[in-house]
Amino acid sequence: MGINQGPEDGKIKSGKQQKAKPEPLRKEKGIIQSDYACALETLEGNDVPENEVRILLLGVDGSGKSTVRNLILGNDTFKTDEPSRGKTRTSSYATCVRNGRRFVVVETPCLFHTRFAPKFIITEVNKLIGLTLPGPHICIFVVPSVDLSSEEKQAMARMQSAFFPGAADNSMVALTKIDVLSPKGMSPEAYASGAAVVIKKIIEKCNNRVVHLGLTNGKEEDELQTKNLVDVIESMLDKNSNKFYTNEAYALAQVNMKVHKTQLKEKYLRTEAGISLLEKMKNVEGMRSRKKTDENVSNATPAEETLEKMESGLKTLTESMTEVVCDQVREGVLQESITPFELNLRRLITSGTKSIGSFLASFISFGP
Ligand SMILES: Nc1nc2c(ncn2[C@@H]2O[C@H](COP(=O)(O)OP(=O)(O)OP(=O)(O)O)[C@@H](O)[C@H]2O)c(=O)[nH]1
Ligand SMILES: [Mg+2]
Repeated sequence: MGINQGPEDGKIKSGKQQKAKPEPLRKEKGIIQSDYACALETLEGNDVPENEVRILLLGVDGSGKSTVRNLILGNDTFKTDEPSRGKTRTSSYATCVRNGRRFVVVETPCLFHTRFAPKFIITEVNKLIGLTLPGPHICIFVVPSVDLSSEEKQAMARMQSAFFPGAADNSMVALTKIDVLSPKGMSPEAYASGAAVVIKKIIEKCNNRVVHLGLTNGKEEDELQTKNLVDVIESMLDKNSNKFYTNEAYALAQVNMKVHKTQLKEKYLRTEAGISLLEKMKNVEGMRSRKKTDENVSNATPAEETLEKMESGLKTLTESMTEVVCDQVREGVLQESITPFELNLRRLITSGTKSIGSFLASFISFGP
């Protein structure tokens, strides 16, 4: 015993602490370690890509959430051959680029159905917040134009009490399956005016912003539907000056996420794309300081033009880093390796010491 004691054995640990040698500065393509620290500091504010549009889909089982998601993404849309209900078991996200903007569409399961235990709801709330950080630009309440069961109505009521007030400007209703109304000789408007109180309340709280969707007679009509939906989304973005919905839960999650984001950025900066970002940063910085010291450089000099060009190139590289980091966070959130709340949510709710607790409690106790 004790013969083959290596460096892992207890003697070294319990003995006098060895002074850690400073790590030698590593060089990567002319970049030294301190450059990474400087870059991270500079990149600190770049937490979300400027052109990102986050859309949150909420609705009961089988209401048409995936269909709406596909419409936004421009995927093949109405496949009715296989009836689905409750297929979406956990939150997910998908992305597409539309008119130069990156749409991130987050689909959730019927979060507030009475069949789900609070533990499941907590996990899913954690996920939906993590996937839409720092807050969704648009919340779409997907409402099918069919009769809802009492449990579904209850779930809708819980959804609207958890997301209002505060989300009205960022919310809309997608009234789906309107094709089932025409055989009954009913218009979507007539359906809405005779709908359950909870649906009317949701429509009202979305400032009566409703888009009608249903099976169509062909591609042309399908495209028109998509266009209508995307137009409403874009006009909301314009009207809100691209402001997204946020609340205390999001704010707390955003703070907790900082450490993950910094780690992911650091990792990114060591990739090929990251190294070229660092090089660009150094070049731009060098050019800026040369310009500062050379008072004779007028605004119209070629140097000025080059700096402008370089700055725009740097912006593109930074945006793409931010995009990658945000998606890595989302992947982590989905796999539950990253949680937006470091504190145990349940403890936070029951402690009631912070106002955030009461917000989150609305997800669990379901509010009024
Ligand atoms: N008739 C008709 N059927 C539709 C329409 N939209 C969706 N469906 C069908 O309704 C079912 C549910 O649609 P989904 O888009 O999967 O709904 P979901 O809310 O994502 O459902 P889950 O994720 O399973 O809860 C599918 O069988 C669809 O084909 C529509 O406008 N009209
Ligand atoms: Mg679905």
